Amino acid sequence: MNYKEREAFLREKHEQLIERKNEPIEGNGIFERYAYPVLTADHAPLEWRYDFNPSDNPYLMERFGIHAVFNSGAIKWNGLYRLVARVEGADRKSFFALADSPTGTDRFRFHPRPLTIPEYGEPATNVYDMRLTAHEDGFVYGIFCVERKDPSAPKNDLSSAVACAGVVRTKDFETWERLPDIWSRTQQRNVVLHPEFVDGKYALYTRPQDGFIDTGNGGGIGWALVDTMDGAIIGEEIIISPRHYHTIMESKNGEGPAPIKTPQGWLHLAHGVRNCASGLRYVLYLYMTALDDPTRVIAEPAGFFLAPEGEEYMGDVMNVLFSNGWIADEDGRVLIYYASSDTRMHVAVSSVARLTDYCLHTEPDGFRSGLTVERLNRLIDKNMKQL
Ligand code: M1P
Repeated sequence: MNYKEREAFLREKHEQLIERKNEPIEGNGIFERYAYPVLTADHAPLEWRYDFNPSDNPYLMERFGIHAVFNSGAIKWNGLYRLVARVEGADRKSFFALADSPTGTDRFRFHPRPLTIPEYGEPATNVYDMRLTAHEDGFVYGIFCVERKDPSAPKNDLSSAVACAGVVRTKDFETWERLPDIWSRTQQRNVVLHPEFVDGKYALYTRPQDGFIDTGNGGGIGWALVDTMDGAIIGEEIIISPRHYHTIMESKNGEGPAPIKTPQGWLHLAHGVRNCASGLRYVLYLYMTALDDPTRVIAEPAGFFLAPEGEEYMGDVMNVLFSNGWIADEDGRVLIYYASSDTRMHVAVSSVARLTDYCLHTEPDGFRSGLTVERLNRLIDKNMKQL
């Protein structure tokens, strides 16, 4: 192909990908997965990847590698479904970029430029996994992970890092105000802002961890009240969704997107991690907390809600589903945006009615095989009576 033919080919293929119609796949009654990923590295604008000046780039080769698009925050904004995607370049650095869709299940198109987020303190080596919260104070907050090299690591250790939570806020998605990173005694990832004030304070879901990867003594998903988001200090933390031996969240867990307020309670999506011979396995689970006390768990079905399937197992970091974005639509639908294997974004659709039914009518974990068999027999007995 000559230059012009190749440019036309690239543009046509890109447009076909973005305009591709997505279809739901009949599932387990709790949600429907959609057939195609909604956002991938190939969705990145061609202007991010190629230099279209024929004299500077006569072979029309990629000049900037986009490696993956995953872990995206989500919000409905001016009638559009908006993702704040984690885009990872070939250089392993992540950055954020907005992508909008008129349907929420297909036709996601990136804005022409990535977000330029002001730095705070020592510039971060890497930023990722933004959770969006439309707070009752009138701002949309984005809380994300800020990673810097561990200054106390020995000279030959080029892996140790320190993670904390960075904060930005906006009212229009054009101007982003960077607030101080959240101060915490421990490292933090997966920090999420609750959408309402609690006892006149901002409330944060936290994930205290001893090290960058290991949560160590960090017992699970925590909760902390802070006076302000402009210099938030995490003081006392209580654990509201603890880790348990021999469960899907034995190694660690973390809050997903901000919870959805439903008539029956706050609906939460989170990830649970366990270790196995092939490495860490990340799955998604749901739980609910009381409206009058968001720290009190009122339902937590046993096991996972969504786990890797088919091509979702494969990617840069295998066997991982991760979610930090969902949208509760005006019509009651819930669009659950999840990433597979740190590589691409998918959507599954359910509703507030179905997800709360799942939480409130699926039995909790008994933590041993004997009780799992009892739980199964109760269901079989019930079905026998139907015959
Ligand atoms: O690689 C899987 C995930 O690992 C981390 O998750 P956690 O904070 O629970 O350890 C994050 O780096 C996340 O981005 C990534 O998807």
